[in-house]
Amino acid sequence: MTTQSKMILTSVWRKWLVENLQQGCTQAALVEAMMQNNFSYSSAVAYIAEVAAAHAINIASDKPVASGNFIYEGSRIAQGNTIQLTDQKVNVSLRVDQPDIVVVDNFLTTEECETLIALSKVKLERSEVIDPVTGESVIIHERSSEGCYFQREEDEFIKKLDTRISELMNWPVENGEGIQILHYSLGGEYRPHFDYFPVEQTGSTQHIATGGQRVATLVMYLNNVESGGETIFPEVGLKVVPRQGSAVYFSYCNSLGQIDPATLHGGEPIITGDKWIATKWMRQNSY
Ligand code: PD2
Ligand code: ZN
Repeated sequence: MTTQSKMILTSVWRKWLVENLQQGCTQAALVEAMMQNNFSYSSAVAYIAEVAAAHAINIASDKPVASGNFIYEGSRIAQGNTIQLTDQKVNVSLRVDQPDIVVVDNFLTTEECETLIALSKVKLERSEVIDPVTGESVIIHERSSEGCYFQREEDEFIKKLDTRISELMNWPVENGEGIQILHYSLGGEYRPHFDYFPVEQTGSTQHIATGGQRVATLVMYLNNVESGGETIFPEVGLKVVPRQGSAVYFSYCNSLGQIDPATLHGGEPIITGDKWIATKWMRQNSY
């Protein structure tokens, strides 16, 4: 397991919290830093509250992160147990209302999965994440995978997939980032994180400037993983098992621009085999 929901608040961490709270660090910034060190979202929030109370410090919170503040507006995914898209009939296998998570089967055909893998193999590079302070892309050990991008609608094949994704997600093609492919080898993982750009992090500004905030994600599974590699939602206690052609959707930004921290999610380490996924992120505006 990569998420340690019972991380102990050591004296070093306690001292760090007192100092940062006294300096006026926001709750969101403290939670983010603690989660990068394997605290769960809920334990980080609880420890911050406990330390602040013990030292009579008011928590600076210009952007509240408590899940309770997020207003759920219903899923953008169509109702029903099957969804007929223009060129594909998909089966819904799981729905969670809060946070908004939907798992569908039969979203991509076997041939489409294999084509995406074959096209990606020739252009894979080690995956990067966005540095919270500078906004630059950096390589970190929390994300041990390799990947590549396809430009939106770069050819007829990708255009067909972009259109199908947009139909399922009920969000314009123009608001989508290019499909990203990730390949995880044995032991590869993606530790719990948010897909939205945390507004309190200076590095987010340059990303939000074009297209606005990310609103929803579709992770499509391109192969079967023998063991491990589940997509986990620690705040829900949910693990989605990768199955070739199926996909997990989740949304985290509502029409008010609020973001939902309950969509914290990660990719579990690969125990046997390897894992290929394609990810689509949708933005508030055209991108
Ligand atoms: O590989 C996954 O299951 C996974 C987990 C968390 C992918 C992503 N996030 C992502 O592409 O954002
Ligand atoms: Zn993610």
